[in-house]
Amino acid sequence: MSSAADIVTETPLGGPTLPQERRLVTSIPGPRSQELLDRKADAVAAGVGHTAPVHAVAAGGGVIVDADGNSLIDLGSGIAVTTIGNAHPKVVAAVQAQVAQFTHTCFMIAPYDSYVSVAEALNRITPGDHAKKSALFNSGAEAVENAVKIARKYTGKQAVVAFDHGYHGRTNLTMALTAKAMPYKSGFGPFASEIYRAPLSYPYRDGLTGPEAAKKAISLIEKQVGADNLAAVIIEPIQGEGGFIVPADGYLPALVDWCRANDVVFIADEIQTGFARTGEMFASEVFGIVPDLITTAKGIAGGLPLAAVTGRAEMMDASHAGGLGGTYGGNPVACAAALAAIDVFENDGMLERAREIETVLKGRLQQLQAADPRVGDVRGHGAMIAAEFVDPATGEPDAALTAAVAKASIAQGVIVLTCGTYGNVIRFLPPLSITDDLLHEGLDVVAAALAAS
Ligand code: PLZ
Repeated sequence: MSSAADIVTETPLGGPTLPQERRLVTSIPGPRSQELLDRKADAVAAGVGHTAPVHAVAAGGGVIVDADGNSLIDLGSGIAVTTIGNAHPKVVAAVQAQVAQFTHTCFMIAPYDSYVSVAEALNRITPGDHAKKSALFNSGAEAVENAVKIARKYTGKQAVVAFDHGYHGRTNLTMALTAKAMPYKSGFGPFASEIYRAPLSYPYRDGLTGPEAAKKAISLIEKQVGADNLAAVIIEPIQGEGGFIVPADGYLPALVDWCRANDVVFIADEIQTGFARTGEMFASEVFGIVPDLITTAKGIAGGLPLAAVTGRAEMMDASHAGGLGGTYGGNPVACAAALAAIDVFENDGMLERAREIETVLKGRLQQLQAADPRVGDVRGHGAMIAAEFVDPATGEPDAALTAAVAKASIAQGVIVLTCGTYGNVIRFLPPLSITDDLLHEGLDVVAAALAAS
């Protein structure tokens, strides 16, 4: 058995030189992982959960290596963050150079180049050729909070519409925007006011066309909120935590058109869908829409914490100086990482790789669906694909089956994540650096877990 120390020495630059294999040398969790889990239980707040009971010591390509020497296939990318691969060499080099130069000045005290360069890059690569500006923050939730601030200041209106199954974060305003009570909201109220919820397009469950679903949402918004009161509509172009729900064709364009006609800011929350994940740089492009504001985070910086709001210059400039910011927003180390990551997204074939992964994932999952009626739906774009599990007799969501399949897969060395309002979706978010062989092996393990459940 190789020790953790061996593994780390083998990989001075981080992940990509790790052996790309599933290797189980103990049960999961092994003794060293168990030791850490015991310490976690004693030292870390109980509200902070974990999916895989492993003590990670290295990660890269398509694997996460634990302290016992197990190598697990990573089909989650730390929730769509390490899209270009963990510890990507270009990110590692950029971070090392920046961290030796300076770690922080506070951009609001003494500005620096990398923040401005990230803003320029985001203004260039986000959808639409209108004049754009950006502001940088630390987390997805913080970006969403700021997008709402900007929309309110620009329109002089207060109400915000979010959607069924939506997820936007865990801070107070973003909890209000998030749909699901457990585990995100229960007991944590009261929530921010002037937040309203509209019906989503969920083709597998609502049976509506995109225009029909949009009409339903717009009618509710007009009757229950009123365009005169409405600052913004915020929506994930493909919902993430809510179940990888892909709206029917025509739904998003109809919402955008209505917003334009009614002086309402359309905010696309691309925190999970952004940066090549869907086979386009941004999921808005999958649906041919141009958002007014777009929130990004996760994949933006190859694993370092960074988030952004990018949008129409006149909206982004609506705030008085000093109205937007934060001590750490656009930290120079995170910005250096983002510039390296964006270079990889643009120049190293990431969109093509995401589309190849879509072909493999959809092909395999559709085979499973054809053979097993418990797989009710297979959907998604690029390397953001999901299977929804149901009771074939009733079509009702089967959360117990979903949890059992995910748990058994992890025990066999394949990290998969679940999601969905009803907890009955397994989502596949592999790093684009995964090999086809590992991807197939991961799917073999999931298929075996399903057969045995
Ligand atoms: N908007 C669309 O997906 C984060 C959250 C996991 P933060 N999703 C993963 C969890 O259980 O906390 C997310 C998202 C969308 C906003 C966010 C929030 O991003 O960086 O976690 O604040």
